[in-house]
Amino acid sequence: MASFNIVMPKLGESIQEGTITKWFVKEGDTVEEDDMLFEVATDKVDSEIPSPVDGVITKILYEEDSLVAVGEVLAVVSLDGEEEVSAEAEESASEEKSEAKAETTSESKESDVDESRKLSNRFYSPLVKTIAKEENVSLEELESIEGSGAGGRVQKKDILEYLENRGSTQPAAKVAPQKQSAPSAPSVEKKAPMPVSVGEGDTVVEMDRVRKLIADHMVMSKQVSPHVTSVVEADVTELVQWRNKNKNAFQEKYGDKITFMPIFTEAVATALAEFPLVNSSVDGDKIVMKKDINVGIAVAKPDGNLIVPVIRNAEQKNLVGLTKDLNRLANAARNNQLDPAAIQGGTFTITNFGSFGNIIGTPIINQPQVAILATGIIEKKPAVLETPSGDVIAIRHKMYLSLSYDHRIIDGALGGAFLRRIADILENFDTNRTI
Ligand code: CO6
Repeated sequence: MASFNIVMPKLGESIQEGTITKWFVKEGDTVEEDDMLFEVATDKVDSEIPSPVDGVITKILYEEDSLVAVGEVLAVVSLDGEEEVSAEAEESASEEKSEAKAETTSESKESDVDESRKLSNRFYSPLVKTIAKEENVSLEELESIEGSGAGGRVQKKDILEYLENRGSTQPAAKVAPQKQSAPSAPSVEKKAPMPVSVGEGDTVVEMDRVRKLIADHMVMSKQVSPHVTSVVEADVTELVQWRNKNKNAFQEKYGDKITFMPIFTEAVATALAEFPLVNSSVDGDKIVMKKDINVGIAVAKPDGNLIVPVIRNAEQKNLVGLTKDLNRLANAARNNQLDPAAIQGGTFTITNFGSFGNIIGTPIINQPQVAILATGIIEKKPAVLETPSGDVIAIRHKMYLSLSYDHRIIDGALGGAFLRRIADILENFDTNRTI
């Protein structure tokens, strides 16, 4: 019987493992090429993985929530269409093998939990162990948690439930400042959360994994770098008129719609080239000035989460290239189809809350970058214009630009000059530009 092994894909250069968060198929199912097989989550991004072949799923070797190394076989597809579902005994054997493998994969990361596990006969999945480690749950505590899984096994939901209750009754443990990036940060003690009372009629919603990552990242960024925010107003009448005049022709010629974002990105990339300190990261007592100008764009996803794909070498691209990159990345982000590499390596971020009508904001820096620009809505406003024949009031298109920056290395003068430069570039947009 010809068979095909489905392996854990490599979802990015630096990614060595992934957690299977959902299987869309079960043993015995017939699949066609491109049918979704499973969802995998890394600390960067979630992806749905399609079947590369037609066939019948004969074996699934890892259950949901398993952390699996890149290249490990996850499932077997019979290419002859022969259904060969494993017998129960074989199944449990393979399950044990899977667990053993999964444990090996996460061994180095979780050595202290593994160490303590020697004292216990109970099995804990790699995911449960990772959560326990991150939340400083001791073995004694783990042992005390009632498991709802087969044979009383502690599942993810059991430990999360336990932590939710524990959070309101126990003082918070000291934790490491952050799991990733900001290597230079001084250690910061996580503050005990305020106890939350849940009243009758209140609804408790568990954050999904991505939301938890975002939440941690936001707290970490605020702890690591003291942010300040400066705001300027820009008169973008010329560029609005240029876009209105050219957007249909642009779409016809290049097959892509041009919004204001590529123009903002172009202005940012030009200004970053002139202000290299804003395109840097802090590493202890050192400042790493980045050679590449890689502009991250905050994209709102339909599920309410936010992701920041990166337009690489933005200063080397014209408006057509920037438009194509933006649309491709935004669409992929909205459809959960971003390659994990697409969200790595950003050196500066733009968040366009003008899309939903906001005017000014104080965005949080996307670590380990040192600045982030928020673009407000472009609106028509009455403005005083100085003309050779005196001042006049005219209707102009105006917007606010807000820049949050890391005050450890960027002073108000530099941050303000950089921000004003972006506004000047936008205000002086060349309306004779051809597409
Ligand atoms: N002014 C006026 N009109 C705008 C603006 C602004 N700032 N931004 C977008 N638009 C228009 C845009 O030109 C489109 O109009 P038409 O071309 O005439 O059809 C329309 O609004 C829709 O634009 P769309 O959002 O689809 O595309 P755009 O390229 O402008 O933006 C995106 C792409 C991926 C940035 C955007 O879709 C998105 O996801 N934005 C939300 C980003 C976000 O949630 N950021 C976090 C905000 S929270 O930062 C934050 C400080 C704290 C509060």
